Amino acid sequence: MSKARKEVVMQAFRKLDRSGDGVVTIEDLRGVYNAKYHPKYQNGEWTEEQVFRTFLDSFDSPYDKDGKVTLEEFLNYYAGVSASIDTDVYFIVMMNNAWKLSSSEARDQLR
Ligand SMILES: [Ca+2]
Repeated sequence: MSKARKEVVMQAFRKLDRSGDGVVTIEDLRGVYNAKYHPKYQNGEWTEEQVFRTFLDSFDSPYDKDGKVTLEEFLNYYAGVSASIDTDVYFIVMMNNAWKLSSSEARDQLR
């Protein structure tokens, strides 16, 4: 990934890692991510924990699904996404929309 792409991925990671310890866990997600809107939570199939865990699993390394996502795993996940996106601008807009990063952060990335 280009430097600009890595920067925006790192911003999203810092936003998710509320405890600031460099690992995203279920605890970090509480208050950032509302599990109650998930359809499987709404129909009673999953608990809140399961919604969070499934969300974390999507970023976790396939070889080490422990419910803890490191910056390296997060970057690896987005390296995969990034490969299918041609321009930095589009990637950055996509990340800003997905993670609701502030517009001033977004502008810094496009400079
Ligand atoms: Ca954390």
